[in-house]
Amino acid sequence: MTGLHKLGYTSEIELFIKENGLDSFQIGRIILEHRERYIVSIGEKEFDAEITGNLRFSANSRADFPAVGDWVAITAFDSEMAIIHKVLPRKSVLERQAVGKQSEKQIISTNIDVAFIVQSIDNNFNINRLERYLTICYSAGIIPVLVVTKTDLANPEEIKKAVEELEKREKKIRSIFLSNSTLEGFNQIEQEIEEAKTYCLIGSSGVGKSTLLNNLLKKNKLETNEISRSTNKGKHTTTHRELLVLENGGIIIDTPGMRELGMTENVEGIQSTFKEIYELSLECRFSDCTHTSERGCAILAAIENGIVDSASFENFQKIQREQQHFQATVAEKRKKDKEFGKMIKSILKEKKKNK
Ligand SMILES: Nc1nc2c(ncn2[C@@H]2O[C@H](COP(=O)(O)OP(=O)(O)O)[C@@H](O)[C@H]2O)c(=O)[nH]1
Ligand SMILES: [Mg+2]
Ligand SMILES: [Zn+2]
Repeated sequence: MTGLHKLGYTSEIELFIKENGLDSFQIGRIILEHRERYIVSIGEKEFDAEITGNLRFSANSRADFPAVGDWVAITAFDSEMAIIHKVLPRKSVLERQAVGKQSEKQIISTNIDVAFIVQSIDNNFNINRLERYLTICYSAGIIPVLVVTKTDLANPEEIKKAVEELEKREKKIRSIFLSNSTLEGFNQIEQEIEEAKTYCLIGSSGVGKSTLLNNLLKKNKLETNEISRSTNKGKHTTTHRELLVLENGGIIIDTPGMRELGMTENVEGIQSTFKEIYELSLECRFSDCTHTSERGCAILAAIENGIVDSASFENFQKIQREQQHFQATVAEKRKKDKEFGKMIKSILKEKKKNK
């Protein structure tokens, strides 16, 4: 395999380059991003890179900027520095609502095949949170796999309870329970990872993502902080996102811990995550059923009969409200921008008339 193929280079990207006359550029993959500075790998070597002014001006939003995982067309201007001319089409985009910005999206990483949703059994295992991660994965067309870490800190009872909860909430996803300390269960994740596919580790800070990656790399490349056992509080450990190639050929991206995971326009993701609830909602007697007290509500009946878990339904509604709020905010912003554009136009017209 050539250097680029080791980074996950596919025939689709190759075709795009040919069809769009980008042959004169070098192609690389973003492996690190820090304040609009990028490290681009071309396989054999890495460049410090910045984007062209053109790319900056044509960007409509943050989402048009390169992100970790992106394939980019670059030109090197010496042995270490390069300019990014173009971000190539993305196969998948893992994104959330930008923290503190109601109508903006923030890309977590791109061109991911499988996301490992990491939760630690001692204090982070939570199905509501899992459903949130599932929603953004399904929206992006990324396969989710749950990884529950720190099993060495839990007793068998606690692990059994977690498995039962997963079953009760009908989460039909693969789940791996493991310990980064004793390496119990670790071979399951090693077996999961295939050559030339891209994986990412997502989850709260302190759950063991970087430690897991260290174990996968079998060398201590990333920094992890010692956790204080008395408080159980993980310190923020990763400030950079990184894309790395494992010995078995798998490509893996570590992301910084996420405190909030705000919804964007994840309609399809919600429908997949809460498939049962969504399908039931189509059977309610009234098409505008709010599933609160209506007669003939299929969801209320299913909860009553113990077919649907009420906690899952509440989470479904919460996530759906957030998604609707995001869309309404985006629509509102567009309307304002449009009105502003009209106003400017009419002022210019007026000026012309008065000349
Ligand atoms: N006991 C135990 N500690 C772990 C395990 N995995 C990670 N840790 C510890 O949890 C802390 C946070 O881990 P880290 O990998 O930095 O978490 P990240 O923020 O998700 O990247 C570190 O002190 C790790 O040593 C595990 O499976 N068992
Ligand atoms: Mg980390
Ligand atoms: Zn209903």
